[in-house]
Amino acid sequence: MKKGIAVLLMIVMLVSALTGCSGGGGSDSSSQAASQTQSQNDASGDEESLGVSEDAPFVITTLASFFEQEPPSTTNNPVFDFVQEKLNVEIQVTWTPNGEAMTKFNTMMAGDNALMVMGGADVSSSNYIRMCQTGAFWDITDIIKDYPFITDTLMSDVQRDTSLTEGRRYCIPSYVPDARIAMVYRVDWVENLGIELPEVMSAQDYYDLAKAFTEQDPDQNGVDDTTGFNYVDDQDKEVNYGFNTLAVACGAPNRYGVRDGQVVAYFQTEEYMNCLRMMHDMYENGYLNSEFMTLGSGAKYNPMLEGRAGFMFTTATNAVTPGGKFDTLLANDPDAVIGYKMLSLDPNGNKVVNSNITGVSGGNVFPVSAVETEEDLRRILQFMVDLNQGDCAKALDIGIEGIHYTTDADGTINITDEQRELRDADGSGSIFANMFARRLMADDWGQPLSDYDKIQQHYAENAQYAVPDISVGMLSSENIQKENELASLIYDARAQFIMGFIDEAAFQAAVDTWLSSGGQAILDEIQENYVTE
Ligand SMILES: [Ca+2]
Repeated sequence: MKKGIAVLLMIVMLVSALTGCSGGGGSDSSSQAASQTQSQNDASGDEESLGVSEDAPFVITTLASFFEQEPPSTTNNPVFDFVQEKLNVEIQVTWTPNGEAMTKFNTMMAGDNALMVMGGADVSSSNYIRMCQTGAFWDITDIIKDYPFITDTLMSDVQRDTSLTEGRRYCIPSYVPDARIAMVYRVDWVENLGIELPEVMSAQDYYDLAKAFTEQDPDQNGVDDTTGFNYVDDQDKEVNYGFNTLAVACGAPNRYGVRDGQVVAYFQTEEYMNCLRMMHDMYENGYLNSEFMTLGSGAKYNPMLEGRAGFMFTTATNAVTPGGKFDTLLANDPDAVIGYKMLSLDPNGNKVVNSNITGVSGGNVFPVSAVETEEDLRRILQFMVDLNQGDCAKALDIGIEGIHYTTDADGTINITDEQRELRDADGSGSIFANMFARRLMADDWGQPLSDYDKIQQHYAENAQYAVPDISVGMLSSENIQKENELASLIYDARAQFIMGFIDEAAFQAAVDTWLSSGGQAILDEIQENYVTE
């Protein structure tokens, strides 16, 4: 707590110290900014124009990605306009679909077309590491210390460390919550069976639920046609959600952990074997779906969407209805109710949640070819701070008063359906979703919280219980490659064990092969880089 207060004081002091250059103070600078936008536009492209007055908007060029069919509009976008005027900046965006962001990033960097703030950095790629080593980006390790708000509020605990390259910071990682995997389940089935689910689920609780959902006709149609656990094993990707959640509930590490001071892979631990035995038991009894090996990413929700299965482990926000992943189920079965539980209880009585962070998922870097001076770099960093505080934070969270919401005399924020739709339609809600460093969730401005907002709050509350994969950020790209090559040794053995094709001795033999084929070198590298407090 003390540390939190100290940090807050530092932020307050920093903000007051920098108010002068942030341009965030009052309507004077705003109106000046508006009147000078034209002259700045005329001068843009003339890199020699050094005589720009302090009040001219500061131009920030950026590569940003979008998630929808089309990028958000930058014209007649009230939030985009508000932020630029308020902070006296002119933001020039180059858009890329989210799935192509890393490719676009590399193409633009290679083609000498860098922008001042580049999104889509893939910090674990050898290409990115080489760019860092050759000085393509600003090394902000020391400068960022003057902006604690960025490191404390705009980054997760896990990503703060894992986004470094060779111990130096070039990247401000996109905020991905440390904890977001939940058991998403049929609440109506639980009610049909009169089950009282604990708030925090032990491995045994998951097992008992899978059993009940299989054996007790939870859909009450008199037919034996349900499976409790919709397990998905698409070769170590979704496993990270389902198997690892159960493994962590059994007390195992999340992929890698420390036992007696030694870094181990989780499949070397007794807790992992307990989980594997439980999975085999569930398979034998039909408590988990037999087709788990062939449920590809497109089909993984089908057993639940078709009303055949009772729970699965997936991102908690998928449980939002309507709008999440289960709308088809509700269309087929209007009585279906979807809920979620995020926390598990391990054998030592600790609340845990499997963190599915396997690396840094994009982020902002600042190419030296586009950001010419430290002063400009600092203006960009200060802009990121200002964007996430005060009136700008409010605009990003709920839009513009009178357009997207109204405020009652008692401070209550009212948002009509039309206003909510307008905020989507005019791009105000999504314009800054993935452009610059952001807070994880909206602040409380007195607005009504959507179901999605409430789940985001749970992400933040439960981050303290996240069990991270300690190898994240600890492996060289060569060993990451090696790890991928060796992965099939373990996931084949795991699947075969679950299905009863091999015994424990054969599983141990696969582990030994993994160790001798390069796995031990992976453990050694994590051991070397893993710094304990
Ligand atoms: Ca049934």
